[in-house]
Amino acid sequence: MLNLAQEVIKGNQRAIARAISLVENDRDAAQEMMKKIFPRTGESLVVGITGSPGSGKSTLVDQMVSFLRKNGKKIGIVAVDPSSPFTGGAILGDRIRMMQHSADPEIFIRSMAARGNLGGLAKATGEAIAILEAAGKNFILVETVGVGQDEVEVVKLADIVLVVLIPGTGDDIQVYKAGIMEIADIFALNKADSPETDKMERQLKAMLDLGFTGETRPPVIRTIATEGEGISLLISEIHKFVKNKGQEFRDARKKKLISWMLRDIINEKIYDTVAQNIQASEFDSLVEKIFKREIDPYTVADEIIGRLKKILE
Ligand SMILES: Nc1nc2c(ncn2[C@@H]2O[C@H](COP(=O)(O)OP(=O)(O)OP(=O)(O)O)[C@@H](O)[C@H]2O)c(=O)[nH]1
Ligand SMILES: [Mg+2]
Repeated sequence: MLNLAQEVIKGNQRAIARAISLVENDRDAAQEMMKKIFPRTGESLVVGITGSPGSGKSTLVDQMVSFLRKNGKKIGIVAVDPSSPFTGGAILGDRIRMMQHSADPEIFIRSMAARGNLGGLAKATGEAIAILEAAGKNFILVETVGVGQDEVEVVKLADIVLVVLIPGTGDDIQVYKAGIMEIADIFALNKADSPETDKMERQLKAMLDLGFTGETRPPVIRTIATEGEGISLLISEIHKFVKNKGQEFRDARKKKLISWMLRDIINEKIYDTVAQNIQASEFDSLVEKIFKREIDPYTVADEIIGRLKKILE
């Protein structure tokens, strides 16, 4: 275990897999490893990819990976499925298998399922990204299904967000849904082999014109992921976006992630400390008292936190 951080830093695929499992399963045990790798994190470009189920995200990711590999990038792929307390693992497994790159040692592919806890998912995803960065991946693609506001949260971990839309499926709803308008930096209009593509592109651009002015409107790139069409344009738009927005913008996104991560670690540590200082039996009897309306939960919470303050004094 002591060498896990070193092995991760060397880019050892099995170590990366173990490290990610560790942060998913036992954050306390992962702490030493995370501390060691932390100085080596924060340098990659993290691209979040979201869109309705079946819109072609994985196919697009696959094509992007082929393109980026030709340019010598080392790539990490994280497929997250926030809506999967029941189905997650298996379905994600299928999605991942669709990808042709799993044998390439410079590419690491990982699926992460939520098991009903979005906060935990986002957190583990953030740490998985850090592990991949420490392992030398300089391009990280995070695929998530955008079906609701919560799912969209995960993509906020990214430096740049790509929203995948497809023609002819209740277009306006797609865009408005899940706050997608606010999070998209670039739109990929995939399945552009559909005859509905022109109409969808017009509608989308008209809608974007209402929300954005001038150059700030996110670009709309047509793609046919199955054919690899539009991929080089998409990648060059990603690079253009990063270049135009500049270092300050990227730093601001990374700082947002850090502040969110720090808050989360503090919350968890405080909670753990409180939990360690209250016996399960006492907790149950407090629940009983609250149930009988002998006391209210706010008073109980204040009292328990009061004990913690005393410990810290
Ligand atoms: N005609 C056409 N089909 C496409 C295109 N891109 C993807 N597909 C097909 O659409 C289906 C879904 O593609 P995926 O890449 O699995 O879509 P996804 O968004 O990753 O799906 P989930 O992860 O399950 O939400 C597959 O059968 C693809 O072959 C495209 O540009 N044109
Ligand atoms: Mg997919």
